[in-house]
Amino acid sequence: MKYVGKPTPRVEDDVILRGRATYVDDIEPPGVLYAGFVRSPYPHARVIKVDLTDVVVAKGVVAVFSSEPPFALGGKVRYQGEAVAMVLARDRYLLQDALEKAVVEYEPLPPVLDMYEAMKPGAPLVDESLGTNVVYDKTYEGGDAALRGAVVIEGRLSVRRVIPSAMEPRGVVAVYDGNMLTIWTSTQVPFDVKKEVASALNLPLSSVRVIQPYVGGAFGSKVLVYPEEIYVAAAAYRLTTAVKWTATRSEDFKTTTHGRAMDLEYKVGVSKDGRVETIEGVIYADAGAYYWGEGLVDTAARMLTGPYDVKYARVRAVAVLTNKTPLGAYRGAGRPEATFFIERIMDRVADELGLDPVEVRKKNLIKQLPHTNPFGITYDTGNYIATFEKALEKLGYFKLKKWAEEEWEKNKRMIGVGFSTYVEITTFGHETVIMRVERDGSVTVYTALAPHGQGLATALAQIVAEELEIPMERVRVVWGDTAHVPDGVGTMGSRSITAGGSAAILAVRQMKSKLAEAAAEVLKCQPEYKEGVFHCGGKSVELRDVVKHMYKKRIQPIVEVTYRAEATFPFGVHIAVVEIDPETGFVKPLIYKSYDDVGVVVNPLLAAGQIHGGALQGISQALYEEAIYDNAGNLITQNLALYPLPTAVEAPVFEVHFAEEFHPSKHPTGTKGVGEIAAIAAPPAVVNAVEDAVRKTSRARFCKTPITPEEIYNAIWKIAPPLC
Ligand code: MCN
Repeated sequence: MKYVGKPTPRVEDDVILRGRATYVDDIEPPGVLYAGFVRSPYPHARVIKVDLTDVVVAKGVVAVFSSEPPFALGGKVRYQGEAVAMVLARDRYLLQDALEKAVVEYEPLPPVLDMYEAMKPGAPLVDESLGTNVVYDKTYEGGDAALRGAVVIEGRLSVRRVIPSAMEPRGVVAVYDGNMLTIWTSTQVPFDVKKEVASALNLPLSSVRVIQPYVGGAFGSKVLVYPEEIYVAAAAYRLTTAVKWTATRSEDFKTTTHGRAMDLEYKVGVSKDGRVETIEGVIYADAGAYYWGEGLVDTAARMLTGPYDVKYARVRAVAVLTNKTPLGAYRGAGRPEATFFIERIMDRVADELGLDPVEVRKKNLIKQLPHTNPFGITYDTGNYIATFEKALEKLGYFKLKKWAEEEWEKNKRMIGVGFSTYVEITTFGHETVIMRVERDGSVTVYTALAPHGQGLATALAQIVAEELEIPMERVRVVWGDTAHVPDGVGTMGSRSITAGGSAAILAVRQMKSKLAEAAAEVLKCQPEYKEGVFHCGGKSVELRDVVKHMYKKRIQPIVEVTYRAEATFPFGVHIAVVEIDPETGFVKPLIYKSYDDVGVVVNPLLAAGQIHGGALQGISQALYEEAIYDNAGNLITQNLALYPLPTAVEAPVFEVHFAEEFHPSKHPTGTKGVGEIAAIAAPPAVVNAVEDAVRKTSRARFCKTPITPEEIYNAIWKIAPPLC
């Protein structure tokens, strides 16, 4: 392999690092109008009247839009920050002044902010038309119900609400020139935006073009089509002009979907030697004001048994509306919750039965793959036991444990070592690639994927260069424009390299046979292909000459391939080492190590980058981040001064390994997704490490993320050690 498997730096880096990348906010069409939104300060209120009289006449204002008459008829706002009117102005600063002139009369209603309160009879209803706040309730059951463990352990676990916090807030620019509606948006799903806008404005799909420029991160939070994308497009269309909106940080924190916010109530049946035979439970998701995060709670439920051979499981998946920002996908989207739950359960089982957590894992890990879990999900390839054992050895788990013990005995340093193991479900849906060989033999690859930091243009170019045996510099990947490719899903669910890369491999193969036919005509014999040259009968012809021949014959050197990708299942082990300051309860992450079987690794440098970023997000979920609302429904953590995102200072030393004896997926790439694994594996590893450190003085068990310094302090000093 010349390119695949090599740690190639990103082709995107030079553009990004030198500030030449175009983001939505860099786009300034001539005469653009700036859009701003009048947003509700209340989490729950009836909108009595939206008075924009003073706004209309304010300096610089060109147009106003509001939802009256529906609001006048009793419309409601359901979370703080929900839009009630849109204002367009010629200048950003005048826009802010004008927005302040809006007079909205609200009748505040009691908000419901806690999902358990929301489920009680008589609770305020977020959406009266539903007659309940329980917006989703489904039970999954499977396996052999006759099996019961000798020991029953019950408990409750919680993964609190977090804010995805992409560096670039959401933004959208729309231009309608009387013929074509063109939209630039910070999204993961350009094709969905195109479909939704076309349908909302009753336009033919062919009249709407969506361009995804460079996107400064998304982490799942830009996977939906948001109201602002429709509003801005609609305004541009109505006025035949250019309109632009960029969220402020606080606006973004309040209106971009939040993540996690799930609890599990569980009961497990375990044999005396630590085999988890049965799992029963209910997962509750705090869905926020609108049920946008469909499928999240189902994924958490259906992956709850993790990489373990649990014989029977019954899980109820419940989503509850509250007056908070809607819940949506955040890196892992259901799998981090499932993994946190099952890993904490495994540690609890070990703790209750006085067993080694490593032994409990070995006893319960699935022994043979493929394996169908109780809910019918079939894990494809892997050897969990072998990979688990190899991982502990390679990562030096037992050595780290010993070192932590010595540091405590010699120096009274409170160092904890924790691990987690996981199986993840990645990849789904179809993806299309259009490939063209240019007249000089270089290649342009158009993909419907929508990368936003992963380095896909590099990884795809590696795959195409490898398969077509040409230098990587001669492959250009073009993404993020609905005008280039008919349809596609976008970038999410760690699917891009597997779905898009496989489409690209198949496209190269088709292209090769097309080229070979033309080369046979030129050479007058059946040629062999090697490194950009066709050979036979002692003669040869280069790619570019074959292409020239094709053009002469009016044959297009273009292929289009749509590949439908089934799910693949990475497996791995992650280790976290932390140090606690007993005086403050503050945790310093020291080391983070990972060992993952993700099938073929296309670019170890980029894949490691994915682990670094995901792990830091997972560490942060475990130790720092929580979206906090006050009792009145105000988002307290509404900017980066109040919401503690981790920085390089909090980052531990990373050591990333990919399994040498990996198990390829069944896709042409042989890959499994990498993008989310560390965000999935890190929280239980970190909580396990904190618990390990605290155990030097007290028997505490932590059951939620984040664990605060106060909780840790109270545990260490036996003031209130949590035992869940
Ligand atoms: N890769 C590899 N070998 C594999 C798999 C992946 O070398 N076997 C590398 C490739 O370079 C590829 C990258 O890892 O470009 C990620 O590939 P993949 O796992 O297919 O994930 P996606 O490209 O579909 O990215 C989505 C994933 C998700 S779901 C979230 S959330 C997330 C993430 O990627 N959000 C991110 N990583 C992010 N990284 C950045 N910088 N910003 C975000 O918002």
